[in-house]
Amino acid sequence: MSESLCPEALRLGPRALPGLPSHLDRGGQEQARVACDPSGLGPRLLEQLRSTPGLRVQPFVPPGATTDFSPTEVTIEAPVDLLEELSEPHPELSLLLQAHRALVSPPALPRIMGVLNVTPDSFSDGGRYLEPEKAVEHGLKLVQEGAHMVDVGGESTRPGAVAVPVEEESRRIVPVVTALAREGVPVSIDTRRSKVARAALENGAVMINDVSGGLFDPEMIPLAAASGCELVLMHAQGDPSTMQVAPQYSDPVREVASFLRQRGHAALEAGLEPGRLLLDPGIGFGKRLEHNLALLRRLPELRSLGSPLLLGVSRKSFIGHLTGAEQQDAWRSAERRDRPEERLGGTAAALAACVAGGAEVLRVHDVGIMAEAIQIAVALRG
Ligand code: HH2
Repeated sequence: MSESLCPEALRLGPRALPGLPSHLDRGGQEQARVACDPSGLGPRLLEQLRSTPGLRVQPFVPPGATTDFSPTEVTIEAPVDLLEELSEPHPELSLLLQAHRALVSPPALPRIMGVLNVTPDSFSDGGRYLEPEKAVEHGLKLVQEGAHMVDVGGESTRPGAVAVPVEEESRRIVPVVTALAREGVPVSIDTRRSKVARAALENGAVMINDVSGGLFDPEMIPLAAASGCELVLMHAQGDPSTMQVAPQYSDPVREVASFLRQRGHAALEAGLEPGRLLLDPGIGFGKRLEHNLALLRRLPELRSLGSPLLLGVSRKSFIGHLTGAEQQDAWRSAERRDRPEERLGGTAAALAACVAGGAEVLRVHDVGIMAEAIQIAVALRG
């Protein structure tokens, strides 16, 4: 069991917070700053920490919180050496250290996941690749343009989307997965259903991308664990048909982190190898603009989960909200305003934020141009 997803970590919910650029204090000591649920430490240890010289315990208030926010978490700030020393008698504290180490460890070079929707109704490319030949041609083009893998989906999960029968979803994806896998393309299957995932794996897919975090179909996680494929578990509040009606969070980053930790724990318990797990905060899935922005701004906190982060910002409506519908610039003609495929500049900027925040897989529609944006963001990250 990976330590960051163990049962004690579920209770404590540690999220390391980015601090000084080098995480060194003025005396040159490495500092850790970690938000966590104090009930995971217990009152006696908390009291002891409060009176330990060199260690600070404060209420955790998320950036941008309103004045009526009442903190239930604490931030623990201490030199790493001191936390190491204290971890010997109090192993719970090693989870804080582990969250810190995950935050400061350099992320891998991002992999690009090209989007291929074999659906009539996906929000930005619906109906374009319904014929298998067209879909395969586009999948190969995505790879030529720089995609490391292609994510094939046979059911739209856009807000308000209606579920597709499982047979229809399988019928759409199987010929496309088969042909792409035969060409040597690493294929991911974007589905919430184990039957569809199984059909895809049998025909050469190597990754399952489940936007329900494995909750929609209880067979999904066991299937992934048994097959040895990579598994993406994503956070969504509600399901696609209703998720954008009235999403509510007290702190979206804390809640998304806690969900992903629980789902990741379930996957490891089922036997999935830790190295095959990816986690995704689910931009746009049951989230308002402010929730999406908080997740992107505070992405490093999610790195504490210890698994690579996958982000899907491409062409999403939060970009349109910021640049499109409300934007009345004269140069933007009425029909250019807020069309998903016009959200290129916004997508590139959001991808740069994902890379800076440590994302390791980026799910994009416009692979060629976004590969360039990602290269620049990677170079700037250093
Ligand atoms: N977003 C979409 C679909 N699948 N998977 C992950 N892991 N993360 C995401 O953010 C994500 C996803 C929605 O985009 P798209 O596939 O283009 O649209 P639709 O669901 O309408 O087919």
